Amino acid sequence: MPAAFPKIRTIRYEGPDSKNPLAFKHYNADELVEGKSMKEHLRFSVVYWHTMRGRGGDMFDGGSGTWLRPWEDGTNSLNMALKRVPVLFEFCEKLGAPFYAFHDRDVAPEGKSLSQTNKNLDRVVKELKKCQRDTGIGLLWGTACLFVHPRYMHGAATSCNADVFAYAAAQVKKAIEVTHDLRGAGYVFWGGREGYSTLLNTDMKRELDHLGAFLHMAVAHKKKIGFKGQFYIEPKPKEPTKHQYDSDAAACLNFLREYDLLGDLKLNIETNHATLAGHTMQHDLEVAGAAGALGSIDANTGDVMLGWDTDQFPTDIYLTTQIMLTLLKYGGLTTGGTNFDAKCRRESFEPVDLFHAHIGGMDAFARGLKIAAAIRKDGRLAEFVKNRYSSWDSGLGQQIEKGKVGFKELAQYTLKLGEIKTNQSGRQEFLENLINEFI
Ligand code: XUL
Ligand code: CO
Repeated sequence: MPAAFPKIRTIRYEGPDSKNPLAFKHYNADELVEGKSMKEHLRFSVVYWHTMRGRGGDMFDGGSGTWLRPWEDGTNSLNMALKRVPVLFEFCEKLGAPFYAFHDRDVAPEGKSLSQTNKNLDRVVKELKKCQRDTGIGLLWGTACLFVHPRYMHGAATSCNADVFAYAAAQVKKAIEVTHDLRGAGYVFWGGREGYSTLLNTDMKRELDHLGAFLHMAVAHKKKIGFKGQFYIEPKPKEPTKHQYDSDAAACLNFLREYDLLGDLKLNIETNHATLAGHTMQHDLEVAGAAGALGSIDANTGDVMLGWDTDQFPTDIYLTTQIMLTLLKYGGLTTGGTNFDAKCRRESFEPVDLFHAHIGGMDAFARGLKIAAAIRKDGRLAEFVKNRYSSWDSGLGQQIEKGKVGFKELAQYTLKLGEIKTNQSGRQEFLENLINEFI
């Protein structure tokens, strides 16, 4: 099989002074940061859906695809699916990305029946397995596409039609099994149509109960087959539906808690989904981290001028610094990774653009990691926050935190104290300047 990217050699680290667009300026895989290599910290992953299956259609009506992909033969055949596998691995190898991620239908086409579809998937999985073995590249997570086929128009686990629920269950069962077979580090649930377009036709309580039951069945199956990978749920508030039940990190956590699933799923947080929900990425990461549920990240960015999910490659150092500060604070990525759920612009249609995009994202994260580590080493930011809360470390604050006092004692204390004299400045501007010292 001829190389898909014959003119591109393995991307190397050349340092910040390099002017080579096909070299890393900051991502140096083996360089240690806080005692761990960048490769281990960042666990980069390439997505099959955008990178291998995207066509460069536009946001308006899908448009005609613009992307040149010389290895494609224009079909969605099994034969083409098999030819595409080594292209993905050549790309990951040249880039130095240790992981990839896929939906079942990205890698293999649907057949005329579910059993034919499963056979197609098995055939491609065999090829994926062989390439994983040959290259050492691993599967970060697998997932099932429960949103493109018309059968899922009303949702999958939350469909009004019980037969659709059953079909989705059969599909997810198989997707978990192949993820297990490929030694995937995780499995993601993204509720692509688990929501509603109008409440007029929706029994929300019943749909949520069904989604809870579906995830319990998935957890049971995971245990049955001995899959040890981490399950994640990926928040997104809207698009394709008007409202999705997994709308943001807090909503996901509340859902998991209500349906007793908190011990079984962590969160996979995506930047552009957090911003669609009206939050920053760092906010959603903090919400997940505080609940002990920060699992993995889908790395991308939106466009401040546009209100939809543009899935652009992240290049903003301020953003990656914030992400890395929170990830490091909660102990870093373990089973999860930095998964580039991002796509080139429609006008960036050449294969080399895929390299520019991923190199830029990896460098932006490497810089974010180094800057966050420097801020942590410097210690002034953490010390400021610690001091800001110092009234809780002893005396009355400590007693409140320990649950030793109630309203009666607090009222007595306050009547004796009189007015409070000790409020301190929040120093937002000082802290913003401090961060900029490192960028
Ligand atoms: C869609 C999205 C998905 C999930 C996997 O916005 O992010 O691709 O990451 O289903
Ligand atoms: Co995503």
